[in-house]
Amino acid sequence: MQASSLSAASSCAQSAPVRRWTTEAVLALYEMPLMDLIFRAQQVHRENFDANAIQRSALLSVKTGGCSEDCSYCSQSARYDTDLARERLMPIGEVVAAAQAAKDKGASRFCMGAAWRGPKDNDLDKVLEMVREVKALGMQTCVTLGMLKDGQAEKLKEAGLDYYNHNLDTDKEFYGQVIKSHTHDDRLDTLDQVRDAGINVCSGGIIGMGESRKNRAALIVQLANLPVPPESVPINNLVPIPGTPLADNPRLDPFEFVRTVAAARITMPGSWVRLSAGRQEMSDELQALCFLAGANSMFYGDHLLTTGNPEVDRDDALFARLGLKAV
Ligand code: SAM
Ligand code: DTB
Ligand code: SF4
Repeated sequence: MQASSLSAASSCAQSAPVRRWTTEAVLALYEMPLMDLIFRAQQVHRENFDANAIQRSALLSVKTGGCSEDCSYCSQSARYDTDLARERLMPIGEVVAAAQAAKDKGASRFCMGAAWRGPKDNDLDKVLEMVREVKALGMQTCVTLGMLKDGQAEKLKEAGLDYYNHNLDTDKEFYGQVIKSHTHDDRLDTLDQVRDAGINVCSGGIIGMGESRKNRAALIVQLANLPVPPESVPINNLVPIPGTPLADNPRLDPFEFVRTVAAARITMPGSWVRLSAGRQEMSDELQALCFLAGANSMFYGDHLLTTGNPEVDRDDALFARLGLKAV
């Protein structure tokens, strides 16, 4: 997994060389003694970032539930009985008020999520207005709306969108076992459209869905080997949702989560690695280990989309205890 296991190729989008990772090389990272792995991740982190600065995004579900898609982990799929009330697209005034409140508490980016396979054009128009108004508050903007059709990414760019979140979620080989209504290639198509429109890419995955360590390593490789790696890489720990097929999945060893963060940091040195879903169940000590392994971004606010996140007061206390600063 040292430099010798990488081959350089030139990139069209950026003049810096593209690092081509193999699953074997990333598996070798996972198999390092944990202290050595964290030390290496921390070295890479310090070469590229301020190790005490954490980016904070607030999240809001602007369209909840009733999604046509069959994603076995998701509370919002209409295919499972998850006890979630289906809601219409939120009125713009409520969205802007939530963004202002998030800004006042110290979030730098506002991410709006919709439970869609992809946006219809008339829904997209309403989201464009949300992007414009949130941007006008002086916040960075992010949306996650599912798969995009031709021309939609360009409209989002024109409205001032900074980031589009669209996760690869899991290894291409494992994808069909958890997501049955669209493909890994569909996800890649949307990522291409976002990249081509000049919007920053936010793409990561979920771990703890029953995938193997090799699957986890392969997901990291698929993200790192994109023509340009995502600027933001959310690593989600599965939040088990009653009523979904993954509700009773065995919990993953938390150190495996830390190893995944470290692998993301080492393979994507210039990316913001986000400690994402699953933080509510993590101790402060485990979160500190994730920061040491190279995580430098988080969701900040009392809720994710349909599930909870640590309370702002608890996060503020954690930042104070660890001497972290928000960016
Ligand atoms: N419908 C859009 C899509 O699928 O891209 C946007 C919303 S979707 C809820 C956004 C992401 O949330 C998913 O790609 C997945 O990574 C994450 N997610 C959803 N349910 C989760 C769960 N139970 N645990 C962890 N992450 C989850
Ligand atoms: C991401 O990678 N994680 C966020 C955000 N992008 C959209 C979503 C997490 C959802 C967790 C389950 C829920 O709250 O419904
Ligand atoms: Fe729909 Fe996204 Fe949930 Fe899949 S992950 S069911 S596409 S909201």
